[in-house]
Amino acid sequence: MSSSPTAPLREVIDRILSLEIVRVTERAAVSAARMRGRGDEMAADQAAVDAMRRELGTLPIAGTVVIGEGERDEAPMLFIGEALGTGNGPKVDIAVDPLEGTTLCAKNMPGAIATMAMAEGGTLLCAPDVYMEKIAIGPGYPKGMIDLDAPPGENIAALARAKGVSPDEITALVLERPRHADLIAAVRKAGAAVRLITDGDVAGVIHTAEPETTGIDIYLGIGGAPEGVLAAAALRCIGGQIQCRLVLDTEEKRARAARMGIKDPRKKYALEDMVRGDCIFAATGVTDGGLLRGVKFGRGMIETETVVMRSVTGTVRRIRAQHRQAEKF
Ligand code: VTB
Repeated sequence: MSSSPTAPLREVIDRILSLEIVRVTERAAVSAARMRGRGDEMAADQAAVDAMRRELGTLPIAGTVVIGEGERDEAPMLFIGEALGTGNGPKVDIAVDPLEGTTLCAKNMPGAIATMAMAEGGTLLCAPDVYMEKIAIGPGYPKGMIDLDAPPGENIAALARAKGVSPDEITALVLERPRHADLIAAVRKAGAAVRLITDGDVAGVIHTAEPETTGIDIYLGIGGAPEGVLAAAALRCIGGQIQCRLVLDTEEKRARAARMGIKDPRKKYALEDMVRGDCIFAATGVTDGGLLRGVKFGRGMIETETVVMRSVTGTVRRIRAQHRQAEKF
C-alpha cells in the first residue's frame, strides 16, 4: 500500500467496497420490491431499512451513518450517528436512502430505488432531514455557470448558451409540488420545457448527467436534504455541478442543524462542500424507472439492476444480477 493520505479510500474502500455496497442496495431493493403496490409506504420503507442495515452490519468497515432515516430519537435504525459494520476496517461515512420513493413503491409506480453512498470518515455533509433547495446540471459546463440564487430564467439562458441551443431546447426536471408553482412558471417563461416528477429526485439529479439519453438538462427545486447529499455523491462520480441550501426556516430546525455541526444555516453548498473527498455510490431499482430496471421475481430466481460509481476513476458500472438462491433474500 502506498503511504498517500488517500490510500485507504483508493485501495480499500473504493475497490473492494464498491462491490460490497452493491449487495447492500440489492438486498434493500429486493425487500422493498416485495412490498410494491401494497399501498403501505411505512412497511415498504421498513423492509428496505431492515435489509440494508443487516447487510451493512456485515461489512468490514467502521462506518457511521451521516445521512439516514432520521435522528436518533425518531429513527430506531440507520439513524444519524449510528455505527455500522464490523468495526474492523476503514473509517467511513455512510449516506443511505434505503427506499427513495416510498410512495412510488407503495403505488408500484416507476422510479423507486434503494441507494447509498460511502466516503472517507468526516467527508460527507451530515444534514438533518429537512428540505433543501437544489440546482444541478451535468458535466461539461464551465464551473460556476449556474447559481442557486440567480433567477431560473438566467440559469436556463446560461445553460442554453453554453450548450449552443436556444432555451426552448432545454428541459428542466422539477418535483410536482405546490411550492414549485412560481418556479415552474419562471422556467416556462424562459422558454424551457418542464418535466414533472412526483418523487425521486436522486435519480432526477443523476438524469442531468446524461441529457442525450434522458432529455433532462437541469434539475431545479426543493427536495429532501438526504436526497441532495446522495445526489451530490453520484455527481461527484459522474461529473456535473450541484448547489444546495438547507431550508432551516424554524428555530427548531436551526438548532437541529447546529447540533450536527452546521454553523451557517444559510450556507450555499457546492458539490465539494457536501462530498469533500472521494466516494462510491450505488443504486438498485425497486420499480422500473428511467435510471434502472426494477426487481424481477422469477421461478427460484430474482433479478436486480444496480448502478455503482466510483469517484476516483469515474467508472460507472451497471450490474445485472441473477440471484439464484432467492430464498436467501
Ligand atoms: C424529494 C423526493 C423524494 O421527498 O426529495 C421529496 O426525491 C421531498 O419531500 O422521493 P416532499 O415529498 O415533502 O416534497 C421524496 O418524495 C421522498 O419522500
